[in-house]
Amino acid sequence: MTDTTTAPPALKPLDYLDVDSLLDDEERAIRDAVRDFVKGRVLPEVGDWFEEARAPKELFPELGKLGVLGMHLEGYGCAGTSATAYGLACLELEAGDSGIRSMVSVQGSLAMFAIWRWGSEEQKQEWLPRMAAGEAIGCFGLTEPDSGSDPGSMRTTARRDGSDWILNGQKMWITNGSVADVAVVWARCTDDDRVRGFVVPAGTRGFSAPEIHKKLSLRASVTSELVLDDVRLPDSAVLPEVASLKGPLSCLNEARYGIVWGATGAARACFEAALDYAGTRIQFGKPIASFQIQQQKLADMALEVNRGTLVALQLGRLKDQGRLRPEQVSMGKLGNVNGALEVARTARQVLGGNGITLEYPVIRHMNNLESVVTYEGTADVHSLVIGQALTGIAAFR
Ligand code: TGC
Ligand code: FAD
Repeated sequence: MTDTTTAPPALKPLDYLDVDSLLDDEERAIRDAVRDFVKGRVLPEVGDWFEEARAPKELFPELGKLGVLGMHLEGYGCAGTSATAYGLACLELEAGDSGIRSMVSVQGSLAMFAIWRWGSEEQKQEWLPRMAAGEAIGCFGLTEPDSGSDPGSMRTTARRDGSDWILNGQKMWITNGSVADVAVVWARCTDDDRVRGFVVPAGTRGFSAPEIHKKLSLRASVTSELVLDDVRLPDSAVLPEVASLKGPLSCLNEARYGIVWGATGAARACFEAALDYAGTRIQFGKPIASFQIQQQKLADMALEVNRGTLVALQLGRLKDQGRLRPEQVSMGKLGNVNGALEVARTARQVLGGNGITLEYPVIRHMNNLESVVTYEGTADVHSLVIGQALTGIAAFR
């Protein structure tokens, strides 16, 4: 019989369903280390970084020391943790700021993963240990001005010239572009019409990465164009193990998986701010938390944060078992980012006028999430991926 004399553990508002108890000791230790880093190194300054539109490049070696750059990859100086541990790290980083999680996602899940999965042994030896340590920064160039959701329509070309390759074209909206030491650039090869990846060191003649300014979202993150003007590369620069769109799309699966967790971190931070504010803000002689309509908002936010965390954890467990499908990642990305946006918008209202200042984290997260819902596949694209999985009918074209 159940012992009814023992009281159940107290409810934790930020972990209402006790998801913590579903983690093992190592996962909790990694989560706590990243949470401490964010508390000590990110939260005190991130409002200023956002206001000044400054990406804190100096964090890279610190993130390397923390072990989060390419942390779920094996070998080459990477930590080789579980996918679940990587997800927990993304959650804590994005509870700080989506831009900081983006730095880590692009480095580890896009640039490093592309080299790790599709690169030559020489490319791996040359780049991965330095990238894992945060001594070299990577970026990932897939999107172009006229090819966003439809990367298969890319116009950047790679032409053979003897044993060399000549790259021409333009990439757009590239995270870390202007600060990168190496760019993984995807291009269509003129001889066989196939998409291949190229490892382009930043100093290569003809390569430049002008920064995109006037962003009102992800302001603590660098976003750039990549310009490729007759960039000559040796044959050793091509990623030899893939020659199709499968190459870049496989990297997107990794980064989208991190976003499933990360968005929930941004939501948790907004919920925490709203809960705290509602308990202390007095109107009509009472804390606003005592009004039913505010309690409903708090309940909805708590539900969304917990739902998102459980979805992320299930995807993490599937990934660790080698059973995660891209279509399942799409469901996580769609649901958790939409949910986080809803939480951020609701929290912003709970904070009233204070909700529009950088003194509180909410509007920063809200604005950031407007990028997160667009990059790594828009919400529409992920709906269509799920629709295709459900019906067997592709509705992209
Ligand atoms: P489709 O004809 O379906 O497939 C072409 C080839 O790719 C394979 N494939 C995949 N492989 C691995 N993972 C996936 N998720 C895959 N989806 C498709 C497929 O098997 C095929 O392989 P092969 O060997 O037969 O050639 O391709 P499609 O052109 O019809 O595309 C479908 C669609 C719309 C889902 C895809 O184009 C897509 O996902 N579009 C969205 C583009 C996107 O998400 N871009 C993101 C750019 S990176 C970024 O935003 C970084 S943000 C910074 C940060 O993360 O913080
Ligand atoms: P479009 O594809 O033009 O979409 C415009 C609208 O049309 C959207 O609402 C979309 O959902 C809708 N739409 C498009 N196709 C369909 C369809 N078939 N059916 C229904 N609706 C459709 N890219 C990189 O390669 N590397 C990076 O590091 C990177 N970082 C980024 C950082 C930021 C801050 C941002 C904002 C973007 C970044 N991107 C990056 C680009 C990002 O992946 C694209 O913005 C995204 O894929 C959407 O492409 P697009 O902006 O061209 O929009």
